[in-house]
Amino acid sequence: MATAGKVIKCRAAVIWEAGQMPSLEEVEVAPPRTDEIRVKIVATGICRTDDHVRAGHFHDIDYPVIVGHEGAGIVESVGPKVTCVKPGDHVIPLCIPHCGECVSCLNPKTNFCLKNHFCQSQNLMPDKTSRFTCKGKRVYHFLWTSTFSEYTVMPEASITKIDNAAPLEKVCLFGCGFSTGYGAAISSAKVEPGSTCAVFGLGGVGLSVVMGCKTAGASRIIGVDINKEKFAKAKELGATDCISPNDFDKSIDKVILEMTGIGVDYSFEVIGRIDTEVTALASSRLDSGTCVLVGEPPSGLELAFIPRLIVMGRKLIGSSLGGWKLKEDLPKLVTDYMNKKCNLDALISHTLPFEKIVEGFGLLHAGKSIRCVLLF
Ligand code: CND
Ligand code: ZN
Ligand code: ZN
Repeated sequence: MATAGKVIKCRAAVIWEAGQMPSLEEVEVAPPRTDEIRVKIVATGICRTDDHVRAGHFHDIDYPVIVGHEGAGIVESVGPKVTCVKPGDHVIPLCIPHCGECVSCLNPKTNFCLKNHFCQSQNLMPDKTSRFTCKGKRVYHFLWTSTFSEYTVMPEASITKIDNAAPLEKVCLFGCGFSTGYGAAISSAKVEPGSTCAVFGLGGVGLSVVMGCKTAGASRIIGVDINKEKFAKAKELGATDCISPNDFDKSIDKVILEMTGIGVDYSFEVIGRIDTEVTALASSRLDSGTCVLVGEPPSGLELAFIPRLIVMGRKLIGSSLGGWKLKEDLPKLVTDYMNKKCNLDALISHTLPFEKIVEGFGLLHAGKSIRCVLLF
């Protein structure tokens, strides 16, 4: 491509300070270094995690920052050592990299590559520099994805190649929302046919958990949300019951206990609050239930519960990006989607031009959107 090796000027949404809305800017994006890839993002979804960063809920983030971690695009250029993709390939940036060599990458039980942005300097590329500048200032990366920029740079480990025929404006949701929720049920919890499930939070990620539970053959899926506007979609995607904590004068775990007699086999917290994490745990079967934490509470909070909640045999587990080994598993999920095996489209409530990103965040704040996809 004519732009290879050159700095590209393009549109991006920069969050200058914690608490501010993203601001549309022209940024400079440096060429990819040795084992890096520069991608032209075509479509990107807004996930609640991007909003947590915007709001300043995570303490390990530096500003100004370009967030966005649910994108799809086309490779523009690659560094000299890159072998996994070439310019023109369609790709999805990965929130968790896959170096393929560390003890975690070699362990089939985990997707938490040790050469990730959590163990290293979170907001910079692996060599501790940034590829973004705006108005003469260094702008930080986020999760090595930063998809709220028309062009972005990521390490080779943080990208996967997908079928060039897949519609990028839809499959961007494999970057987080769909894969995170669907995998929490299918891959992390391993929900079994006939089992009972409860899903706390029916946003883009929670509804994907509902779809995962349904695909796994769950006999009962109880959706829990304070926003009843989410119920219709949840039922369409497989929830058998939907309840709001606001309609009861007792805690929702007691309601679920009464509804099921013993509690659900699998409960999922997909809100990001420690109080609902404890409620989700207490909603699962005392003798054999599994509670999966998916939501991301703000930094600094600690989860507290009485040990008896788990001593009898309940399990408390976590799930990050659905437990998938993203580099290998996402292309397969995209193929499943192309073969109509998963209903990703149902999550897209709004599609807006990238320039309307602030409106997109507003829809999320107002509880109106499931996933708002932004198109460059
Ligand atoms: P979104 O905000 O769309 O959905 C959350 C839902 O929870 C909304 O429908 C709310 O109405 C509902 N809700 C809020 N408070 C309560 C409450 N007290 N009781 C019941 N329902 C409530 O968020 P999302 O679906 O984009 O993301 C959900 C969480 O998952 C969020 O914390 C996000 O940061 C996290 C997440 C985790 C991962 C991972 O890999 N583990 C990846 N991406 C996002
Ligand atoms: Zn690794
Ligand atoms: Zn996310």
